[in-house]
Amino acid sequence: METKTIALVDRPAWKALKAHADEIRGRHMRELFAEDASRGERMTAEAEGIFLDYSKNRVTDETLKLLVQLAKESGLRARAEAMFTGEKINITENRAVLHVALRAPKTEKIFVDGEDVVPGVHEVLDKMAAFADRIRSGEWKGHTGKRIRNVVNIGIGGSDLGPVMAYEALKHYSQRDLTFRFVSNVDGTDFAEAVQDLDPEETLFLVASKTFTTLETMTNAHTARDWSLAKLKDEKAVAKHFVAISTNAKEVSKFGIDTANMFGFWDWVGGRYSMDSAIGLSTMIAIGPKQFREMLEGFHAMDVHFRTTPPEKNLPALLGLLTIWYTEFFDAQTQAVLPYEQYLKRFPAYLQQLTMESNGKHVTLDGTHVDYQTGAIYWGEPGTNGQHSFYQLIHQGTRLIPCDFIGFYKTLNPLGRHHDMLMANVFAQAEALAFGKTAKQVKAEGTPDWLVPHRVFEGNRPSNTILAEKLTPAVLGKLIALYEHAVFTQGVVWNIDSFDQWGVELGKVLATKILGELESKDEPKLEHDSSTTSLIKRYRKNK
Ligand code: G6Q
Repeated sequence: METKTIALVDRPAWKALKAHADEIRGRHMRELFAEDASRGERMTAEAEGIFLDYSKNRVTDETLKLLVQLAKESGLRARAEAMFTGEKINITENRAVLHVALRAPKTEKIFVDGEDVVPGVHEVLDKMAAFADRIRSGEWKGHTGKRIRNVVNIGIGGSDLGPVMAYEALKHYSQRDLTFRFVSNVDGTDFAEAVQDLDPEETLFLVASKTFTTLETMTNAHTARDWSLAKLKDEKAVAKHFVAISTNAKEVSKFGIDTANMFGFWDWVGGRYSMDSAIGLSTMIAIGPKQFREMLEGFHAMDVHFRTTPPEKNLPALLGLLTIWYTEFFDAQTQAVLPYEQYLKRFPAYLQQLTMESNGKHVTLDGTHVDYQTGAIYWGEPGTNGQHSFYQLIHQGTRLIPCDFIGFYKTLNPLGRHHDMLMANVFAQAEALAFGKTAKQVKAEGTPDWLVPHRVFEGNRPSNTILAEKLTPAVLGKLIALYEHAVFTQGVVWNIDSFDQWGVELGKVLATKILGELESKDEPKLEHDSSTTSLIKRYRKNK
């Protein structure tokens, strides 16, 4: 049944879920597990080496059935096909959404406006590979003949968060005699600190900007140019020390970068979905073309799984639907992502953009204001650090915070008992959240009566446990695609455009006017509200 035009709250599955949620709210996971000894084995799914245990959720088989029905009534399958086949599903920008083409094998054909985009993708990948090899081998020399030792990526948002996250995640596989830095903030401190111990003769800047007009990135790129030329003293040096990653050849030339040193991508790649495009050049230089391609294969494997697997066994669909369940029917505001893997320390920050920029929308595709919640707030920190800070609120606070625990069977750095200890914490946390500790148990431990309520853990706090063998480039690709498609699933059910970002566009223009007012020599005529006006005046007086 294709009912995607029916408003979400009028879909039969939605109504059924609403009534069903009233029953489930009164049930404890202790009972659900007690009633079904096989629950922990049954409520799992595995694909492409990624294992998902979703049994510690406040769901029954009926819940799952209804969520799957909701996905179907929302037209998930058809919408996914529309994405994979290059339809312009980003309707407010009239663009196709084809990050999946960035990792499509050469043999695939994907058409946008009658043109197969796959050959172009591989052409850019080959050009990136040739360049990355020249940097890695030392063949590419700086202006004064020294080899490049430092690579600085300048970009922001989608042109920064993915590259930083991937570099940190795959550091184990990186060429260690190269130093990588990432500059994003327009705060001069970011640039100053990133280059303070670097030698311009050995430093290559990757200016990563889809539009090549973003204020922060262009400001940092010009500062980098000045910093380089202050030592290299020759405009020609720019050709050896700057490359551009962009869709905007005109602006790239204007900046003074030869378009021969430009790596392109396309308007059908959204910023937050671009880390596997040329925007990932820093990643490719760090880990080499072969491992970069392994990462792409990982992405692709998860793409195929998402595209072809029915929702009940589909990892991204399940993750997406569970977040909808808690967001809509349990008033959950946030979703914690807790990787027990130090290399994934920037993964939550990356996911924040992916999820919140995609699904932080207040109108449906036809412009009607939604009458339900959208976009959960994603956040997190790597374990075990979070346990010693904010987990307290997850265990005993008054809010429901569904958690995704991510762990690996094997560590990349085997050191004594560390890994078993780390993983013991994953399992213990998820167990404690689900089952808690009753007053009876606390009393039996000899706790005085007055202290008992403070030491009770209600439990019934949901989590997913996601496991994989070890963090490789391919597994990273799979994990990212897992969340990309979970976000897609949510967007389809909520019937919103997950691929535009008007809020970000607003930010891009707002500051420009005030900047003129902060810098003008003459007293500017201020036409803001009284708060903004007096803040500007105060700043002008004290700067
Ligand atoms: C991502 C957003 C945004 C964007 C940055 C950088 O989806 O659109 O985060 O990536 O604003 O934009 P440029 O790459 O054009 O500099």
